[in-house]
Amino acid sequence: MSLKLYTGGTPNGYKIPIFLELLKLKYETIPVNIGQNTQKEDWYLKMNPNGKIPTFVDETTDTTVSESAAILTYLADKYDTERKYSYAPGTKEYIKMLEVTYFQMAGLGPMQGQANHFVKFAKEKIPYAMERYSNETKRVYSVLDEFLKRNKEEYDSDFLVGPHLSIPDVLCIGWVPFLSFIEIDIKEFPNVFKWATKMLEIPEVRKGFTIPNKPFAWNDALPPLDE
Ligand SMILES: N[C@@H](CCC(=O)N[C@@H](CS)C(=O)NCC(=O)O)C(=O)O
Repeated sequence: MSLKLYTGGTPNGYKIPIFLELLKLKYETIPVNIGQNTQKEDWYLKMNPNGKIPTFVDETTDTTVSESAAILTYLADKYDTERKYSYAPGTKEYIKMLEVTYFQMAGLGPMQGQANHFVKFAKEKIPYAMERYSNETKRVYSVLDEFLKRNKEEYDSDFLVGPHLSIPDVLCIGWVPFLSFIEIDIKEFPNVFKWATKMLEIPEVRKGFTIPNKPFAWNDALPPLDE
């Protein structure tokens, strides 16, 4: 198959299968076991010098791309020509899409990732770091809540940017079911809770969360993956 996705069952890893499913593309998944550090092996580093999942290869255009937001942008520009799940450059929604995309990539993801590390995975429990990243995670989710509120006011939309689902919704939803893993209650953020529930009722989003395998944690307040 000419589209190849290298990924694993993690918040960043699920973003790409979710988008590929929404775009109804056929692709091959190559599971990468980050527990065994497969992402640091030479063959993988040749594709992605950052040594992290996900990485995407499109053999039809000889393109290898890493960084989840860059992958979704590539997919949108190449395969979402009707702009069903993205917005075209030059529109007001495109700029907003960039704003929330960068917020996810530089704010929400890194803060929640560090919170996961210090609260759950670090061998040494460091109260300052645990508190700092948990508090920052809560703060960025209150910002996400505000993005949703403002977009609802402007477009009467249930999504993050403009009238329909787009790249930032996919980038953010990858992380949301893992909030409970660090004992943060999603219901503290009512707009996020409502939006995430709606996102997780979409069959393609649910399917994406099973590729290459189901998540290591899930928020019980959200629709379960198995019914
Ligand atoms: N900014 C990157 C982050 C990717 C990332 O942090 N991936 C994690 C899994 S969620 C990973 O590969 N961790 C293993 C490692 O750091 O070696 C993206 O959005 O693609």
